[in-house]
Parts: sequence; structure tokens; C-alpha cells
Amino acid sequence: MALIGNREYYKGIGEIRYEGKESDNPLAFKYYNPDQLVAGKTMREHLKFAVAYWHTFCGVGADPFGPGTQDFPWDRHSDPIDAAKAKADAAFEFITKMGFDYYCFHDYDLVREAESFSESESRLHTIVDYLKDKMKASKVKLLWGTANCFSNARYMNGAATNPDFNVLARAGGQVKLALDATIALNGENYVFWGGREGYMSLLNTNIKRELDHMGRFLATARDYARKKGFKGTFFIEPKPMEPMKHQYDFDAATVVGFLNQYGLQDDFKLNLEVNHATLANHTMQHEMEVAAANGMLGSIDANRGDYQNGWDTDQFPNNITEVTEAMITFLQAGGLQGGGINFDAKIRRNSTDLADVFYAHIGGADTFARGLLIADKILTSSPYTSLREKRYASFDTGKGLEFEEGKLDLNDLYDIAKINGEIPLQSGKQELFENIINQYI
Ligand code: XLS
Ligand code: NI
Ligand code: NI
Repeated sequence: MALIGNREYYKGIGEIRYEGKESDNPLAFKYYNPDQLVAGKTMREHLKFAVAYWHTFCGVGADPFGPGTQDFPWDRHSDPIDAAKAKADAAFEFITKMGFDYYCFHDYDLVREAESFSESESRLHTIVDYLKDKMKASKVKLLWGTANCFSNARYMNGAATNPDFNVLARAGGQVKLALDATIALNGENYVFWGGREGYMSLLNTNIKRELDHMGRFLATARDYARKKGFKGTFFIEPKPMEPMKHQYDFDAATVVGFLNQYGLQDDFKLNLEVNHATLANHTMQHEMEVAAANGMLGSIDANRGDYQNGWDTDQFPNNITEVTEAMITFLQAGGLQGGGINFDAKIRRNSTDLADVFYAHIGGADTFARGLLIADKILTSSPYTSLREKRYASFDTGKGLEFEEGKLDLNDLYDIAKINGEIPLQSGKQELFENIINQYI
């Protein structure tokens, strides 16, 4: 294959192709067949896979007990621009070899943040120009950009919810630059993950003021981007905790309420992440159902947690049942509104072979492709949909329909209750529903 840069980073690994489920080639897709039609669209169009810059090209595997285990050649450059360009070369080589169409970034994943704000700004300009050329040459697109307003010490008490106005203003400056970069690179969406928007202790926190500040901050960012011609969608990414004890964007339902309260509902939708759902004691399907019910199913950060512990382990997706259930909701909602499936996931600290990051993305893509195929079969050829609809049939005609249309008052319900007397039980048939999912897997 033609290389975009002049150095090959992932040596000995070529383009990953679809070979079907009988293939025993570990470096091939078994289910993800980009051009295969499912429910009227190609898999490529449905799934819009993206590589997360921060995990795949920045994450060296450090944990609270020790430093990283990966030694990325691009990090060895002492000059920050050289390092950023080498990283971009590696990134585009990887994304192209995977055959994916998209990537996602935080501002300072692209280039190291400088000592001064203005030097950071000029570094961002330089790397954005470089990325423009890489994108043109490769046809890889930007699914979304975002600003890292949580790593730097200045954000230890939050960014938009910081009690110090000057920190909020600094975050505003940073978000402006990240929006500029996203717009310059034709980003299709822009994400806000409230990394430290929350509290460690209520004793020193004024929730009402902090939420008002966050609402105002997001409206300010939206207005700026719209004025600059940004047509894409803004996403809020819910997460209940970590790094803070409590984060305001707790889960889908909380964020929907927040967006409606602050008048942001027409411009913002949700970017839902599997491991964030489970941290909030929900399933991913629950989060997607809540978002879809409100017309806000925007994008997905694909990963998975660990059933035996309670933090954001960001493992690559491999749970077929979990993903199949999510894809049922995905198809019923008519797909994602503007977003795609971003692998916000990292290989384990002891996965140190060059090929490991390929296996990881192949497994993740195959899990989603397989979930999509199964969900489509369940919806088109199993009794699943009719069984579910049947449960609500009493609202389709007669008094039930009149109730839905707002034509009955409480006295009407009283009259019906009196005439009906005791009502026969209607089974929820949960085990039957579960069996259908398993049968189609
Ligand atoms: C962290 C978040 C983060 C966002 C982007 O838990 O998932 O990676 O996706 O800031
Ligand atoms: Ni995420
Ligand atoms: Ni996360």
C-alpha cells in the first residue's frame, strides 16, 4: 500500500480486510464487511468507525502503580512539532490500514500543550495544517473534536464549573481553539465530556451556580461555533463519576433534563459510552433507549467495563449480548444522529506487541458488525417486534387510544375501572424475549 508519510510505523502489518468468519487469519475482519448491505445501508455507513487519538497514539499504558509499557517512536522527538507530525503520520498509517473512515481527538492529543497559551495556539495551528494534508491524501475524516479541560492542574476544580471565573475563561479560550481546529478540519461534530465538571465534596460546592455556569458556557460555545458556520452537532458525553466523586452529566436522563432546562436541546445530542453506562448502574441499551426516546441518540463511544470491578477500564468491546441489545435500539432509532462509533478503548498494559492494537480494533469492529447483523435478523425475522408491540395493543384502539390522545379525564378512568372489575394478568414474557436474543446470536 502507498504510505502517506515517509516512515512506516506498523511494519509488517498490511491493510486489514474482510475474510469472513471461517478465516483463521487473526489480522482480518470476520464480520465487518464495509460494503455489505444491512437494513438498507452499508456497514460502513451504519457504523462509521473512528479511532480515538488519545488511547491509540497517546496512551502508553501508565496506571497508578507504574509508568507506561509502550515506547512510541513519535514520543521520542524532543521538538513538540516534530513529535506531533510523527504521531500524525503513525495515526494516519494505522487508520488507513484498519480501513476506517474517521478519527477523534482532544486538542492536546494532537500536540503537547505549551507553557504559554499563545504558544499552544500557534502549535495547534501548525498541526491542524499538517492534518489537513493528511486527511486530503487519505480520505480519513474527523468524526469529532474536543478540548481536554481536565488534565491540566488548573482544572482541578473543574473547567466551566470552576468556582474561579478566570479558570472558566481559560477553558473558554481553550474551547474556542478546539472549535476552530474542529471547524478547520471539517469535523462533523464536537464533544463536551465534563471530565471534572462535578464535585469532590458538597461542603465546598454550590451546585446551583455551577450548573448555571455550565449551561451558560455551553450556550456561549454553541453561539460562537454557529457564527463561524459550524453545522455539525454538539454532543454531551454522560459519565457519573471518575475523576470526580459526582459528575453533573451523570447519565442520559440527567443530561436530557439539563439540555432542556438550559435551552440547548436543539443543538446538542448525546455521545453515549458503554463503560460510562455501566458505571451509572445502567446498561448501554438503557442509555440508548433514553436518548432515542428524546430524539438525542447522537454518537457512541465503544468500549466495555469489567463486571468484577467498578471503574472505567475502557476495554475493547467483545460482549455480543450487550452489543446486540444495543444494536436493536440502534436500528429501531434509525441509527445515530450525526455521530458514529468511536473506539474509546485501550489495549491492556501488558499488551505490548505491535499487532495488539490491530487485534483490538478488529475485535471491536467485528463485535459491532456482528451485533448489527443479529439485531437486524431479530427485527426482521423473529417475533420480537410483534411480541413487544402486542404488550401495548390495548392503547391502539378504543379507550386506550383515547387516553393517549388526551381525551380521557380521571372520572373516565374511574368509570372504566368500575365496569372492568378485576383484570386478567398479562405476562411480560421476559424469558421468552431473552431466548429470542440467544437464538439469533
Ligand atoms: C473519559 C471519556 C473521554 C471522552 C472525551 O472517560 O470517555 O475519553 O470520550 O473527552
Ligand atoms: Ni468517551
Ligand atoms: Ni470513558
